[in-house]
Amino acid sequence: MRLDVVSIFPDYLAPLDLSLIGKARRDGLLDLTVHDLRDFAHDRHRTVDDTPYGGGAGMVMKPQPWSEALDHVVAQGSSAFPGAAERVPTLIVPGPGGEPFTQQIAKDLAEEPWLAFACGRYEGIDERVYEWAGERMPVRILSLGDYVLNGGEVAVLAMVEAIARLLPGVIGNAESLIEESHEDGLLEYPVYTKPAEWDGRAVPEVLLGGNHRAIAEWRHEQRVQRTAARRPDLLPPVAAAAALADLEER
Ligand code: 6GU
Repeated sequence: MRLDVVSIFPDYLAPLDLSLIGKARRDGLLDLTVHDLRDFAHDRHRTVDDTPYGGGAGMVMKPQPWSEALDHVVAQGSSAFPGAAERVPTLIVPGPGGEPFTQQIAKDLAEEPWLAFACGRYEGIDERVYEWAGERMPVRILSLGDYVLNGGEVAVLAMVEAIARLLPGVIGNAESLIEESHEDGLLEYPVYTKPAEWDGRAVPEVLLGGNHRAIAEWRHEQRVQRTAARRPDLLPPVAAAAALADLEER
């Protein structure tokens, strides 16, 4: 998979050299390039922002550096896909005003050969950039959740990690991808390791015996209760109410 990230803070993306993502890059599974938006601003101060028309707080990212940066990403990337000069990436613009980024979206994006991420800062990017980009490539505006970050960079770290770990070969143990929160709509069950007693706290008895059927049932029950307690929105209303009543009974 090819990934391009455009940001005014390329150093913010340095963690993409580390751990499993860094290894995937060195192994050739991920071809990731970070671009400095200021390289596409041509005045002496390499200006990328200006005051908003209509007034209001803060600054807005100018359209021209963005169009040049994205033209560069497309031109440079197209040559990496031999025989497909007309290829374009799917452009992802992280922002608190976007569609919620979910495991299903991560899976869909993991199927794509080429993604580009545009990291906004300040009060956002001039709206005409979205129109301009939308005439050239698919554009998705995605949010991590209902809170505000200073810019898209941290969101890109999260999204790239969520997407890249789904690519074949990035995670050694592919089974660990199956038993995971958000894979089947329930949160994960609690886990324990040795010692069997620590700080006066015992590991649940059922896990110490070899009754695999009983263990599976216990884990499922734990998942339902956890989901009801922490994320009732993930359960059908009747199931959530029943699991919570069950919890209160104990
Ligand atoms: Cl994707 N970007 C920014 N700037 N803030 C956010 C976000 C994204 N998701 C939640 N807050």
